[in-house]
Amino acid sequence: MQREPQAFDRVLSSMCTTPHPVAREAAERFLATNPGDPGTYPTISDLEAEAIDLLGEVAGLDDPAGYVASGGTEANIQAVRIARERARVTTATTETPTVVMPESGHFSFQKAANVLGVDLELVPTDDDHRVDLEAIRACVDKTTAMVVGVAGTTEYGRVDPIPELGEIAQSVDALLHVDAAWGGFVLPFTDHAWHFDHAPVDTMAIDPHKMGQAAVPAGGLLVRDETLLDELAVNTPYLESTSQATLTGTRSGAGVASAVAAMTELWPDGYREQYERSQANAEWLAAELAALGYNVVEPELPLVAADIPTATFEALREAGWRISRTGSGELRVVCMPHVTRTQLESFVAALDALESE
Ligand code: 0PR
Repeated sequence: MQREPQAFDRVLSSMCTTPHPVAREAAERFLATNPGDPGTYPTISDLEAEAIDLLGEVAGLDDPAGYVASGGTEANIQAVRIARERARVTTATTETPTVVMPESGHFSFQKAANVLGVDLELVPTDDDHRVDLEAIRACVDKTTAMVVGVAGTTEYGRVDPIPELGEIAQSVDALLHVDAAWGGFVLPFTDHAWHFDHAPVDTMAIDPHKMGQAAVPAGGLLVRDETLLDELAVNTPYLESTSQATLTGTRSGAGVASAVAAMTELWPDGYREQYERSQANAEWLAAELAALGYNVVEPELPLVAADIPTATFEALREAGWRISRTGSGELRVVCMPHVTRTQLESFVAALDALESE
């Protein structure tokens, strides 16, 4: 029997979503192409250059460089790798390079630190889940290769003060990396200062396969200056192209083509409308949960966290709702494009019914 994928009608925990129809169609057409070999697959290689130009527009970068990665994890690992390589040359110290990051940073940086042999220093966040700048200042020194700011945190959808983090990074000659893997396609429609034009950002993760409505796998690594990619390049003797900066070798042309299709179709108006719909849903859900008497973390971006009893959480999972919890145990609902008001209404009704049992 043919197996079917998870239906999206009860998925409230994912940062992935149903791809836009044009993204799905483009992914299918380019399934058998490999942007890792531009000499053989020139069309997908051209499309990747287009993807980077479009990502640059979204992220306020005039002359962008970068590539379409497998996701935020790869983009973050590669950003740390750039910083480590650069620190080898620029810092006079032989001590292990460090990456300074808020504790709200994604666990992919743990992988990066492990693979790359750098020390990850976690800095506390404040009462509103944003990084504590004083703690960052106290943490950086001459061994700091990179400071990380998160623009749309995985657990609470918070945006760190990116311009201030940039100043601190510059004060110790470290790179500033912004993880906008999830937030990058909603932040352009908010007042947050998060991108290359707002702050001295060196590198950024921004994923078309999350809020960008592209098919998986389509992550984005953007760098302010093309020379930063040189830190990653290895020679590729038997390919027609001479070097490769990506972490993976063979890559999915499907992800690249779908990212271009989605961004061409949706940037900026389609993404703005989606942001407005998702944000309105998040605010509606937050108000409903507050009315039911739960403590709610205000949704600054389309992501709601609320303290609900563990037994209720588990009963909702039993009933088929795909929901997740923050590190401190709060319910977490991500208002992705596939999440509709009707779906949230039945979720709240299910929660209410359980609580009044
Ligand atoms: N940076 C941030 C801020 C993220 O939220 C994530 C993923 C990443 C980086 C890593 O991105 P990739 O997973 O593309 O490598 N955050 C989600 C999480 O860990 C990922 C996720 C996606 C989880 C879909 C579940 C799911 O169904 O929770």
